[in-house]
Amino acid sequence: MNMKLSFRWYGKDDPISLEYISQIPGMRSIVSAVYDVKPGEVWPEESLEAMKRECDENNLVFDVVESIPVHEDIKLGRGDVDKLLEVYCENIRRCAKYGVKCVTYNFMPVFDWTRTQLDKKAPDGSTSLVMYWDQMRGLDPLKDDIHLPGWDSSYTQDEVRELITAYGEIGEEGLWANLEKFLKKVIPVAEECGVRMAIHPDDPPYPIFGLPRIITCEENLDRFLSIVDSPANSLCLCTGSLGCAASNDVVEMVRKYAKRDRIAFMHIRNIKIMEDGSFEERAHLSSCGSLDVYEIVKALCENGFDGYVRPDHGRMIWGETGKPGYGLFDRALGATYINGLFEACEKSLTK
Ligand SMILES: [Mn+2]
Repeated sequence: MNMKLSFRWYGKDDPISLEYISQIPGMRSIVSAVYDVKPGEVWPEESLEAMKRECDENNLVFDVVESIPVHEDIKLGRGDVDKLLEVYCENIRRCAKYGVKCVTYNFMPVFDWTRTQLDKKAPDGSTSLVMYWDQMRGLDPLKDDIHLPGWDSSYTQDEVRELITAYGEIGEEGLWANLEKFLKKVIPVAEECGVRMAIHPDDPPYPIFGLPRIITCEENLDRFLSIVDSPANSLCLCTGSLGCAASNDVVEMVRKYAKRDRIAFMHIRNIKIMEDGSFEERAHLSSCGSLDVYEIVKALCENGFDGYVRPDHGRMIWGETGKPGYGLFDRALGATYINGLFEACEKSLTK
C-alpha cells in the first residue's frame, strides 16, 4: 500500500507497549514526541535517540512527531518570539537527525481539543469523548473556575483568564499574522531538513469561549497553504476535527488537498454530529457516524496519497482502561478497517 500506517504512542508512560502496536497488521510508523520538556525548550537528543532505538527494536519506524507544541507567546506574538522560534527550528533539525519526516503541530489558543466528557457511555457499554452544548452553555472561564477535561492543568485559573483576554485582544487577524511569522521562519528550515510540517485543524473548528480559531474551513485552509506555497507547509487533515462542523465537506477537502499534495498526515476517525451541533466520537466505521470514511479513503487513493495515516481517537471497549481516546483495542480495529479500505480502493484503481 502507498500510505504509511502509523499509531500514536506516548512513550515510556504509555500503558500500550511497542510490541503490542507492532502486532497490528500493516503497522509501520510510530507517532510520538518528547513529552517531558516544556514548550519553548530544546528537546534532548538522547530522548530522540532512545525513541528511535526502541522503535527500531520493535520493527517500527519513528518518523512522525506529534507534536512540537507552539509556545503561547509565539501564537500571541509577545515576549522573546525570535528566541522561541529559534528553539522551534532547532527541534525540527534534531527530529530530522533521528529520522523524522513529518512534524504535526497546531495553532489553537490556550487549549487543544475541547470536550465536555471523556467517558460517555454508549448503549453497547463502550465509552468515548463527547462535546455536548448543554454541558457547555453557561460556562464562562473569565468568570468561573472551570475545569473541562483535557485542559492543561498546569495553568492556574488566573493564567487562563489572562491568556483568554490576550487572545481576545489580538483576535483572528492577530493570530493569522503570528502564524505567518511562524511559517516564514520554520518552513525554510523544515525544507532544508526534508521534514513536512503538518498543521492540525482546530478541534472543534469554531470559536470556543470567544477564543479565535483559524484552521477551521476550506477558505481558511486555502489561506493557510498560500502563506508558504511548499509541500513542507502541509496539513494534518483530521477528519474528526474538521468533520464536527456540518458546513465542512470533508471528502471534498481531502480530494482537493490530496490532489495538490498538501496533506502530509491523515488522522482518520468518525464522529456523530447531533441535531444541536453537539458531537460524539464514534467507531471508525462509516455507518457508525456522520462521515463517509470509504469516500475519504477513495479520495486519497484516487489522488495518489502516499503520506502518513493514523487511526485517531478510539472508544474504550472490552474493559480497557487508559488514556481516553488512546486505548489499544478500538484504535487497532480502526487501523484494520483503514487497511481494508485502502487495499480495496487501491486494487480497484489498478484493475
Ligand atoms: Mn486529530
